[in-house]
Amino acid sequence: MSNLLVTGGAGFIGANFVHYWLRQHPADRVVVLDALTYAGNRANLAALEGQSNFAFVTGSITDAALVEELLRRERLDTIVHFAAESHVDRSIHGPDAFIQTNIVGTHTLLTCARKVWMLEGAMPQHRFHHVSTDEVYGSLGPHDPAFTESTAYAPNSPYSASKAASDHLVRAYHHTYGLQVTTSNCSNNYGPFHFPEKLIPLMIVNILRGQALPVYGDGRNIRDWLYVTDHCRGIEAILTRGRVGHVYNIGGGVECENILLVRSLCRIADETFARDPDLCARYPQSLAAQGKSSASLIQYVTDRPGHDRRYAIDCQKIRAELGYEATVTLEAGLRMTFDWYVNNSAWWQSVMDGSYRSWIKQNYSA
Ligand code: NAD
Ligand code: TDX
Repeated sequence: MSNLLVTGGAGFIGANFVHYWLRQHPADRVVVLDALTYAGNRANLAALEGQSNFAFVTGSITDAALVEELLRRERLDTIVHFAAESHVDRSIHGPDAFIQTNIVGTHTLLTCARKVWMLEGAMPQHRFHHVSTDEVYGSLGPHDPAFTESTAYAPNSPYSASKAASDHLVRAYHHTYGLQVTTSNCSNNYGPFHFPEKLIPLMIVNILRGQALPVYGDGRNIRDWLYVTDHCRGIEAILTRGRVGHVYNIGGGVECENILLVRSLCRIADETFARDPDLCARYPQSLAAQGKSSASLIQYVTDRPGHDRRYAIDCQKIRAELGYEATVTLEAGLRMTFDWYVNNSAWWQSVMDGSYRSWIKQNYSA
C-alpha cells in the first residue's frame, strides 16, 4: 500500500493518472495538490470526490509549509510530480511563471521531501517521481536517431529550458543527498481532459465549431504521439519496477507530421458525422454536418518562434528493463479522443472561458 501525493493532478495528464492509478491500485490513497491555474480543473476528478482513498488540496507546490504539512499529516511516501506550466506558446509570451512553477516549485518539493522523509527520518523508503518532457533534448533533423536517455540536453524554448532545469535539480538531489528519485521524459500526450490550447484538442473543438484550423509554418514539424493512458502505464512501470536514480524515456513510437495529423482528424470527423446524423444536429456549425470537408478549415499561420522541427523517442530502455510498450495506435487514439470531445462538449465549453479567449486572440493575432 502506498500514499501518493500527485501534484498537478487536476491537469490533463495528472487527472488521467489519478483515475488510472486508483483503478489499478484501489488500496492506495491519492492526495492531489493542485493550484487550479487556468489549466487545472477540479471537475476532471469529480468522479472520485467522496472516495476514502482520494483527497484534493488546493495549493501551490511553491508553498513549502503546505507541502511539508501534507507529507507529515498524510504519511505520504510517494510524490508523482506533474504540476507545471506546460504550454510552449505561453512560455514564449510570458516565461516568468514557467521559472517560478517549473524550477522554483520543483525545488520546493525536493527540499520538502528531503526534509520530511530524510532529515526527520519519517520515510526511509520513499519515491520522488518527476514527470518531464522530450523537449529538453532539443530538436532532431530528419535523419537523426531518436532521443535516448543519454542524449545531450539542448532545450530551445523557455518552457523546455525550465523543464531541463527541474530535471537537473531532481538528478542533483539524488546524487548529493540520496533522495530516491526517478524521472520520465515523455513525448506529446493526447487524450481526454487535454486543454484546448494544445494541437489535438484545439483542432477537434474547432472542427466541431466550424472554425479555422491554424497550422504553424509549413505544417511539417514532427511529433511522437503518446496516448495518455499508455503514458500512465509507463509511469506505473517506473514506480513499481524502475531503478532509483534512473531516467526513462516514454514515447508512443508514432512519428507524424502536424499537417498529416490534422488531416487525419478531419477525416475522422467527416466519417463519424456521415455515420451519425444525430451529430449533425448537435454540431450544426461543423462543416462535416453540412456535408463539406472539414479539411477546408485548415489555415497555415505564422510559425511559432524557435519551433522545434522534430521529436522522436527511443523506448529501448523502458522496453528492455521494464517490459513496457505503448499499446494504442495513433488511429485508435485519435478516434477515442475525437469521440471524447464530441461527448463532452460541456467540459470544453466551460474551460474555454473569457481569459482563454483573450489568450487565443493574443496568440493568433499575428
Ligand atoms: P496541464 O497544463 O494540463 O496541467 C498542469 C497542472 O498543474 C494544472 O492542473 C495546474 O493547475 C497545475 N499547476 C500549475 N502550477 C501549479 C503550482 N504552482 N502548484 C500546483 N499545481 C500547479 O499539463 P499536462 O499536459 O497535464 O502536463 C503535466 C506534466 O507533464 C508537466 O510537467 C509537463 O511538463 C509534462 N509533459 C506533458 C506533455 C504533454 O504532451 N502534455 C508531454 C511531456 C511532458
Ligand atoms: O494551433 C496550433 N498549431 C500548430 O501547428 C498549435 C497549438 C500547435 N501547433 C503545432 C506546434 C507543434 O509542432 O503542433 C505541434 C504540437 O504543439 P503543442 O500541442 O503546443 O505541443 P508541443 O509544443 O509539441 O509541446 C507538447 O509536448 C511536449 C506539450 O505541450 C508539452 O507540455 C510537452 O512537454
